[in-house]
Amino acid sequence: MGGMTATSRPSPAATPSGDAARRAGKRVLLAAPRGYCAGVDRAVIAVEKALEQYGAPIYVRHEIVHNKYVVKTLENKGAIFVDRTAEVPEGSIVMFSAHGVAPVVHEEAAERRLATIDATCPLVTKVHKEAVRFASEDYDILLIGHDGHEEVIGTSGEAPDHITLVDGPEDVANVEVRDESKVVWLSQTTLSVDETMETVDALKEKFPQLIAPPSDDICYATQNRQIAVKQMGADADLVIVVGSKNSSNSVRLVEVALGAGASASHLVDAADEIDEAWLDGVSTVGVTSGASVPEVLVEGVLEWLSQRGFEDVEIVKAAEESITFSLPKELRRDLRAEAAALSEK
Ligand code: 0JX
Ligand code: SF4
Repeated sequence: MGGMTATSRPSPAATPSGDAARRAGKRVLLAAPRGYCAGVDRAVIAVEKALEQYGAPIYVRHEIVHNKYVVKTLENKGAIFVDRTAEVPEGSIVMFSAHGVAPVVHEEAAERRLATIDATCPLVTKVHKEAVRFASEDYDILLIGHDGHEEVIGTSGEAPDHITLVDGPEDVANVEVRDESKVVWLSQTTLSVDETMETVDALKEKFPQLIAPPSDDICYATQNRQIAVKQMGADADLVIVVGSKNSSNSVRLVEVALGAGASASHLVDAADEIDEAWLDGVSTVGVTSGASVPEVLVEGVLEWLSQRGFEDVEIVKAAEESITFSLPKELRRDLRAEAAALSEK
């Protein structure tokens, strides 16, 4: 675990009011890691590369990641986001989002003769594979996750007859299984670690023979961003989380900040959503961002704070991240073929 390290960031020359602010103890705690995870980076680059490789439009089923700015930026480059495969014209290219899709979606795409590029995060695919394996062994699978979330819909679709959704500890009372000696829990990748463990404890109480997934389903990025926010929470009067409202992992960061002792925490898409009144009586502001959030939006928030005297920024470092994922295989194949064709010319 890392501690706090001071950092300086480009800021306008110190003004008398800036100096006064520093004396008043105004500071920012900036979480690390924050922002893009490996799965989001891969998915966003996949859309950009597909646009370059095949030309616009590229259809994307569901928001490629749950971030307004990312979606708008890709739309401006020629991506068309749709809710259902049926909206994609026959014979076009469709990409599936980082959150994953149910097998039936692949079938629908094949029926419409669509060329597919699957940008499902490999860590979501891992959970799909666990679901398929436990279902093939006839386990009842208790999938902890948020009802209606795209990832949960995709994972549930792998084994609808074996999966029961458990949406938080309060849902446990309603859960029934066929055989209490053959029950496993799995989870959505972007949940609160602590709340999930509460749910698991309640499930274990009800089903003592419940078994756990072979490895963590809540991914490394979700966990690291929560650890960093916990480290800053107790010291922060206010924690600003940058992220969109439909981003599960971003919403969880607000909850974790409050749980860790922050006096207040708010989710904003960008600096223009910050309310000046939130700064009343505040001297320490924590800043972080969800896994689907580009750094430019955090920079905008830091700039906004700096203009109000919050110029000193300390990094609260919880972990190093170096994981990367290669592009979806369909795209790699076509990029390779094009490179080979060019080298033969
Ligand atoms: O709503 P989520 O946190 O699952 O998705 P978002 O914000 O797009 O984050 C990145 C994609 C995560 C997939 O597991
Ligand atoms: Fe993959 Fe985790 Fe990022 Fe989701 S949050 S895309 S599971 S790395």
